Amino acid sequence: MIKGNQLVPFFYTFAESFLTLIQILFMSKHQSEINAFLKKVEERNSGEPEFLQAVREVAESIIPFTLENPQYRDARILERMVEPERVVMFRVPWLSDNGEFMINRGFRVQMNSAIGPYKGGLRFRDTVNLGILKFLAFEQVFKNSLTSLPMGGGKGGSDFDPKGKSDLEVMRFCQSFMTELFRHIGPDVDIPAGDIGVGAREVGFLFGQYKRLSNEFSGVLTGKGVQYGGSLIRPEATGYGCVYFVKEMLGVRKMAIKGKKTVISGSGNVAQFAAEKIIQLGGKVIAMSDSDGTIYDPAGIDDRKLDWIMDLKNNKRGRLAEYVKRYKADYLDGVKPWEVKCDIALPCATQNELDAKDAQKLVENGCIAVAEGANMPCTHDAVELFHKHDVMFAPGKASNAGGVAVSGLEMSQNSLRLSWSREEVDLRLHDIMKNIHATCIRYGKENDSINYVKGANIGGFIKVADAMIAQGHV
Ligand code: NDP
Ligand code: 2IT
Repeated sequence: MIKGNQLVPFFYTFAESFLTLIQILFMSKHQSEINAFLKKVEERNSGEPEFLQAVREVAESIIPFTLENPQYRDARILERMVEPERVVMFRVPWLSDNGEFMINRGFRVQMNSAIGPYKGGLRFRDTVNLGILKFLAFEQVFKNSLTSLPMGGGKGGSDFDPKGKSDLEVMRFCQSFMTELFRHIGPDVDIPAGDIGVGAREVGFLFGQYKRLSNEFSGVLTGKGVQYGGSLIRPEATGYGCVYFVKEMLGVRKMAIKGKKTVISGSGNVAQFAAEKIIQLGGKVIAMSDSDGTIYDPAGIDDRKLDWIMDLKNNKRGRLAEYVKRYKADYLDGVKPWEVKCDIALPCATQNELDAKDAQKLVENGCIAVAEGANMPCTHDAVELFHKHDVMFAPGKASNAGGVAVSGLEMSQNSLRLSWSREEVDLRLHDIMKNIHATCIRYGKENDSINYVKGANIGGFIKVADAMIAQGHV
């Protein structure tokens, strides 16, 4: 005969199996809904792998959330968010120094204006196409929302590559590009900024042409020179912000940047200032790269060496390989920095530059944290590996939001017609990054770990989704 207390284990076994069954049913409902959604998006956007990758990564967090919050599902918010509000595509004719007729293609993707005017950078690189700009514009919507500033999302650019062009060629290109773009943007409509291949020089030429065509001096672009409306700390903001985010992430595990070996991909705007902040906080930057290869400097890239890199990249527009002629270091030709043993890895160059193989290497080498300074530099499989091995991982829409956040502060300063001090802007940037980190924890906490991907996606989604519902089916 079975006694009452002997029934207890049976009851628990039964309850556990029942719960597992419910979980499986719920999971499969999630998965089938995600698959059906992605299938439709794929059909409508074939040939745009980066866009589909970005949508998939968001859908995996947002669809389960909308199943629990049906107001978003009923209003078909995610279906609306994957359709840009408007896309402009145009011809950019310009003349080379030797009088050749050159033709490039220009784009602006105006993705979502639910919480503010379209805001996002311009990318000039030969590989630019509509799919890449749609992925960047889609990410921007969530990122801008996370900053808590009133900015919608957009992105633009051209398949023009400033590398190897003279200053005058770049100026003629920028003037031609803006001659068409100017009718689609404005300080309350759409406010572009920099991205790959678009820095202070390009923003200056673009601003000059906009001012000439519109006959007004306005805050239509951000990342401007400080002499004509730019914000202090804007050049530093993305890199600094990324490191502030890492500081918060490590803080959760009672760790600090001090003494940590860091490898950074890229040696452009984001990489340079990420390196500067790591050095300031006592970390050691041992590798940086450009699209040709990696420099490995075991003694550490200090302030003096970093100044040299900044001059090489920003003024001389040279190649990083030249570093080893000047300083004792190894040059790894055609190799990415992920081979180098480190504690912290900051991918700050471009999308999909860190794949599963690279992630495996980082895991084997004992890396503890990866934060994306670039947009979507880690592939889906790489991110899964980081999660599986408990490597802290920050997605770009959270960790690189400092750049656009200070762009938002530049817009505020332009509207107020005054300029804040370095300290004031840096303090605000620091606060914004802390708040984004807190948002990620709020929506991404899972048992005893934090899923920053989920946290950033849901945290960015809610504000935009609520605004879209409030504004009706537009
Ligand atoms: P820059 O043009 O200043 O620098 C880009 C760097 O990345 C360069 O070192 C470049 O090398 C390298 N790079 C570019 N493309 C590739 C590639 N296909 N393979 C390997 N290396 C490559 O750009 P930013 O620093 O402004 O932007 C870097 C990343 O950060 C981008 O993903 C951008 O979207 C993102 N980002 C930028 C923000 C900003 O405020 N600027 C804000 C948020 C995100 P090379 O010199 O050989 O071309
Ligand atoms: O990807 C990005 O967030 C940027 N390139 C910065 C955009 C901006 O408007 O400052």
